[in-house]
Amino acid sequence: MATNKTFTMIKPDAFSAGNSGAITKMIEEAGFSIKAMKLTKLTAETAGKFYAVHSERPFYNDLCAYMSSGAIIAMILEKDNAVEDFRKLIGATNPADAAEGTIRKIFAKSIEANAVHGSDSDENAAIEGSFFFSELEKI
Ligand code: RTP
Ligand code: MG
Repeated sequence: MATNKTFTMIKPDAFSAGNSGAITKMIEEAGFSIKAMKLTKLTAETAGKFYAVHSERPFYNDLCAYMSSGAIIAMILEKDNAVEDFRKLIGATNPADAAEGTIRKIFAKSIEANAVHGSDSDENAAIEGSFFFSELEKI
């Protein structure tokens, strides 16, 4: 059975461009409730751990450098069918392929600097939420 939680990050390009408020508004207007939220900055090492699943991919080193290049906002979100609905809201990885009205279509700068992260499964949503938040930090 699908859980009702997903995990997201507002990535360094979107945070530094001042788009965090507009993106958070789109997320809330799409029906997601914020259950945890944190402003933080990854190191290349912590970004590497978070994206360890991509360690064999050619873009891995660039991705770790990019994700540690500035502040990010991490959030746990709740909604029915959260993982799938959030992936629809953010759009395709490459903003050139993202549907009109999606967060990446509106805010992403490139396939790498693509504004937001969204978990790809219920299992990963739980793992990623726990990577950033203790039980005390979740409502
Ligand atoms: P995310 O995990 O961040 O939500 O993104 P995603 O599922 O849509 O894409 P994924 O394949 O998991 O890739 C993770 C992130 O790596 C960067 N990327 N760069 N240069 C490239 O070809 C390339 N491909 C992916 C993006 O930041 C992507 O979101
Ligand atoms: Mg992914």
